[in-house]
Amino acid sequence: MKIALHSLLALLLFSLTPWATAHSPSERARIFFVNLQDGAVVKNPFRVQFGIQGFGIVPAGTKDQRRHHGGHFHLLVDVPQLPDLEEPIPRDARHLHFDEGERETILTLSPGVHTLQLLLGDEAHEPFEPLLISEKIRIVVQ
Ligand SMILES: [Cu+2]
Repeated sequence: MKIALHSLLALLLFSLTPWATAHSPSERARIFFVNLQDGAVVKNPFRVQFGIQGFGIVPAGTKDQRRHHGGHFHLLVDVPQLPDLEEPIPRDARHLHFDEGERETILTLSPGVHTLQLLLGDEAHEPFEPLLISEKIRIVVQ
């Protein structure tokens, strides 16, 4: 009985520990927009480039060790309130996933003011802890 309990504990620790540590970006890691600043004025269609420092990019669904050192970008378009950060990031017209590890996209948005924000997610599309999220920028589409 005692051995069984030990095995169970070891299994529990084994399954929890790597998840809690190796998966976490450093506090210095950051993501950002490379070519757009807050207040930028753009014409359709326009390119949005994603930047990352201190952490890597790997495709969604990566199963090997690389998943501990990287994630993939999500672009939040006109999202006033962040989704539940304990859940996978929604996948819809306002929450765009870059599953292949893309570092840029081309957008076409209605004329007017829009907000853009980047959020890095892990192999299961869940945000990291600590959170890797960019500044939210406001752009004007002409
Ligand atoms: Cu995703």
